[in-house]
Amino acid sequence: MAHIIELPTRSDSRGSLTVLEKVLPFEMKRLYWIYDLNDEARGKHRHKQTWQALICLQGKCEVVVKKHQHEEIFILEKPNEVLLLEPDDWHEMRHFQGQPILLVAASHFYDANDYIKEPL
Ligand code: T46
Repeated sequence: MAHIIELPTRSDSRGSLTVLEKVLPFEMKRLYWIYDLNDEARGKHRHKQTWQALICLQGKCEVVVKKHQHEEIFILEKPNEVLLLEPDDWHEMRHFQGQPILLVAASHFYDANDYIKEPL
């Protein structure tokens, strides 16, 4: 099931630096980011093969995750937290605040056939 991983961060008088290494259970093949968001929810699908890791670099958003009649809501608002989604974690991103920038690392190249609209 989806879960949040707290990433190691080095903070000093100059600011903070967060590292993403050795924590993802997949080899990253693709990076994309989502921004300029409005009130419309996004996502609302799961994947056949693709694992994903979501980081909200700026702002705040909710991610609803559904699987086997179980639903969990994750709040992403810290740039040192990554939400790991398994392929069959149906997810919806919504309630965007503070001009979010959502960075997504994916295990596979983009393939429209990898998407499934219905939750498992
Ligand atoms: C997901 C959530 C978190 C591409 O051409 N290449 C890509 O790598 C992606 C991700 C999308 N696209 C195209 C497909 C659509 O024509 O970009 C357009 C918008 O994509 P979509 O409507 O799927 O965007 P979201 O925000 O609903 O979903 C995206 C990812 O597609 C999806 O895999 O899990 O973010």
